Amino acid sequence: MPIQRPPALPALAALPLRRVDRVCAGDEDGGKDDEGSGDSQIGVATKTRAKPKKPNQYKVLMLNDDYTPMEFVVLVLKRFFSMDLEQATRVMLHVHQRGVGVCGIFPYEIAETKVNQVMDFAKQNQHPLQCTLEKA
Ligand code: TYC
Repeated sequence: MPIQRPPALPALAALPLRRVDRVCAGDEDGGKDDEGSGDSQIGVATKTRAKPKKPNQYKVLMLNDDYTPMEFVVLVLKRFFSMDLEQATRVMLHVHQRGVGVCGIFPYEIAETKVNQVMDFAKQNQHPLQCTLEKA
């Protein structure tokens, strides 16, 4: 069996300038091309993207109110945003004094889950604490 070489790459200058999104995994089968297609290549870009992907990040915001106990807000920040006591106290006081504060920045689905978790937990404990999303 003659060794099958990957097809020659086009000259670099002929390629449009695009951000490479993903490359093939390395050759894991020691040179055998068991797919039979003869097109296994090493480290060659398979997908390109014309523009950089839009950031899909969302801020989770905590809103102040006059009734939710400070200790409860600190507990929420520790429980759902993995803050330590010092960080949670700082964020809680920021919200208390300024009216709104950022708990964290996450991809949409995670941010939405956090908002729901906080709102459910506040409701269960009969506090009017409000939490919302904003595109980062
Ligand atoms: N303002 C509340 C109080 O004085 C404390 C509080 C802080 C409430 C932050 C909500 O997001 C909040 N008990």
